[in-house]
Amino acid sequence: MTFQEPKTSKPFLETLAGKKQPVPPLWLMRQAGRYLPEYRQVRAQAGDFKTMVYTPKLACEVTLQPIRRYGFDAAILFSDILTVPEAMGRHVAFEAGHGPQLEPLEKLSDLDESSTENIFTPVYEAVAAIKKQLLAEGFTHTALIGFAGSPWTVACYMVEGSGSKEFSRTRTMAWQKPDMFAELIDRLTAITIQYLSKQIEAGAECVQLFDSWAGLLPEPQFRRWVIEPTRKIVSALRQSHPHIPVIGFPRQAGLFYIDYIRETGVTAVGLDTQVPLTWAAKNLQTLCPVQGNLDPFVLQAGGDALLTAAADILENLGHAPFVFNLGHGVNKETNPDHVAALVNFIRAPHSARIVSDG
Ligand code: 1CP
Repeated sequence: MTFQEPKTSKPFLETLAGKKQPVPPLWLMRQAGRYLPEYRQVRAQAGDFKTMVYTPKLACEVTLQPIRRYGFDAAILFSDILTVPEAMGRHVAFEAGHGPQLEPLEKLSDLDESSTENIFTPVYEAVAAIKKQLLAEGFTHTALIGFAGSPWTVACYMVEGSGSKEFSRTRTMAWQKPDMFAELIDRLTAITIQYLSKQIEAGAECVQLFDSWAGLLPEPQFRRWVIEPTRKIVSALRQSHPHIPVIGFPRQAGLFYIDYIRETGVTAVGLDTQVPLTWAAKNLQTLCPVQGNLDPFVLQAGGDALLTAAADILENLGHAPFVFNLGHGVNKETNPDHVAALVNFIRAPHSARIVSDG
């Protein structure tokens, strides 16, 4: 990189470094997406989702859209967790209305990692372009987040071949063919380390590991397929990039959140919508900064319900290092004005609360 980074402090990164901010930094999972008319316009021009992901200019444009509209404290690379299966030779189709479709993986000899870097190169170029564009547009306080799916969650899509409620094929394979499954997880772990390292080298200032399906596993398997690979990824990144925070999001991990934090060494955790606030403040926020966990459906609903739910989160988690976010991604039916109301409320919590209390 040739451009000089200004030495401004970024509230999001300060928080992850353990310094509570007077107003918590805020970003939303899936903040770039179909709820925004400007996103739908770019998507219509691009023709399909993959073209957006693999065209750095388009990925950069849609990443910046929610930053321009709302001034979030972090921008997240526009991409998808399923670039990794593609980099392992598995074709992924994103069909409108059906979500991602892959050919279910049955044997490891069907993986082909010979073109990994060809697949990833435009993603790294997008990261560099976003970093540059944020500065060009004066967003000097906005941090850039890179991401990947966790090995377990990516394996779920590779083995199942699509999204699913149960991921029964994957969960059966993990019990029935543990050696094969272990090798799949190991290969995913290695490629994820490489992928995130290069996103960091291209300009990502933080990385998040999305483990959307962590909550499906019982104890021994949670340790083997979620905690262990995450621990390896965190420790490899700590070695190569010691100052880059790693946020883990083990969705619906319940009581396992505690061991997940202790044993993986993540810098911070994202809380899903179900994590009770008082429990999180007492048992998790004493271990590391936390991020979350507004229900995307109350954001969709808007009005007083939204402000009351946001106030509750601030009251419980706002006394220690905390990043405001949702407990899962923004729903595509969300009115963009509700997001604006949320941002205003978080940034002026006191006055907004008086209004909402009538
Ligand atoms: O039609 C469209 O425009 C495509 C919808 C879409 C979008 C906007 C998909 C397909 N992926 C994305 C972007 C995306 N995916 C981001 C962008 C950054 C952001 O603004 O947050 C991120 C971080 C992801 C991560 C992702 N993809 C996850 C983990 C988080 C989560 O939601 O649990 C998962 C599970 C996926 C898989 C995926 N990709 C797309 C869909 C619809 C899905 C879910 C499929 C399913 O399980 O049903």
